[in-house]
Amino acid sequence: MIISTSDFHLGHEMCRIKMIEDFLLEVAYKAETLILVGDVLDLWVKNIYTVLERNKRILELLSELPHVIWIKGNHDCEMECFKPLLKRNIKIVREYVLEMNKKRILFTHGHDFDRELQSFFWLAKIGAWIIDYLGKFIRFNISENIYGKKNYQKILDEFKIQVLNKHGNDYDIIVTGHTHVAFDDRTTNARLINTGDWVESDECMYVIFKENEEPVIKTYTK
Ligand SMILES: [Mn+2]
Repeated sequence: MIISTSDFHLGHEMCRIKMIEDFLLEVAYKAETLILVGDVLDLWVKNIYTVLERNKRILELLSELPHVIWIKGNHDCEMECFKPLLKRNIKIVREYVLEMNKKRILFTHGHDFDRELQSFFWLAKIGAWIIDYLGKFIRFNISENIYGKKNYQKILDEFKIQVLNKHGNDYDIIVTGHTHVAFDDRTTNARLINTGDWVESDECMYVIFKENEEPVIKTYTK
């Protein structure tokens, strides 16, 4: 069994640390491979030493799993210095391809398909610092509050089009992170899966891949 989720954002004030710890202990430990689809750390808002210090337990739990594929997200930037500290069970990659049940499955974080981020990079960075600061006091849905629900839906649709343009003909299933909004879109030529995040979403989700079964998306609740 393979389990995949994304966007822990360890280090962010709004990161659900306890939920992630429990998820790793209760669910992820059963997987032969755990695939983290990017933004495991949030190095936009905190430096690597603060992130490591605050999340020792989670990083320990990850190092105890049999096999972890860590796909680099845009918030995992500058984590190369942290690579030597990782146990050998953890592999850091840009993208990952899995063949299962005669299907080709691509795992990629997805920031390359985010046009807003490409156009307003510094604004996004400054915004992230402000949101992280506010996150000390309140938890809120970042994307919907910044863009409005309708506009964010347009951005999501555009994101999906970009993903399909690049990879739609080469893969049967494409798993991304980055949007912080979960979706399971089967209307297109490739099935698009996204499990949202462990920061701003009300529900934390993951996807299970098993031999001879369709992938299933699950919600983790306490
Ligand atoms: Mn993210």
